[in-house]
Amino acid sequence: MKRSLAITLSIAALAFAGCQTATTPATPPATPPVVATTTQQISTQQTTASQQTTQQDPPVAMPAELKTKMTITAVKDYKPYPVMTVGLADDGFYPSDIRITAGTKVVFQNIDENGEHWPASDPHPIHNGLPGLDAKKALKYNEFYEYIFDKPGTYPMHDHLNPNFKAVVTVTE
Ligand SMILES: [Cu+2]
Repeated sequence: MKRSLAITLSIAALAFAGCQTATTPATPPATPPVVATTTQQISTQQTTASQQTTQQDPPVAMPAELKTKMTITAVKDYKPYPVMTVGLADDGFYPSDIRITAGTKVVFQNIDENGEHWPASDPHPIHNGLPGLDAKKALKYNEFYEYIFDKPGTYPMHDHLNPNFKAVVTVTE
């Protein structure tokens, strides 16, 4: 769970970075001065190193350059995922026949003012049909639980507090 949370967070960070790049094309001027500063630091360090005639690694500059290249590659490869919202009401899931493509994030939101709901994978009560698909707690009104369905397949699920409330998520390529 911790790992998937970390992945989700990094995806969100990339999405944010992607949005910045897309919406504010005028900002790149902020980057070159930083690069220039880094280059100056490198040449300063190299000069110092050669004057000292000792073998020293440039420990500060190298990771920074690598980091920049990795970030650019990740942003270029990033594809935004579609999002679908599913309501948890006092009589079940809306919709209960959920059809999505792989990579879609589904937001399960409690739309029931008078009750709590808990979306989870079948089978009840162990929830291991699709490991990870489990809110792990009761959701109050307006609270939500998100899950990204990565792999094609058919995933039956239910409301853990009302196991007769059922839904099926069908994920295609
Ligand atoms: Cu259950």
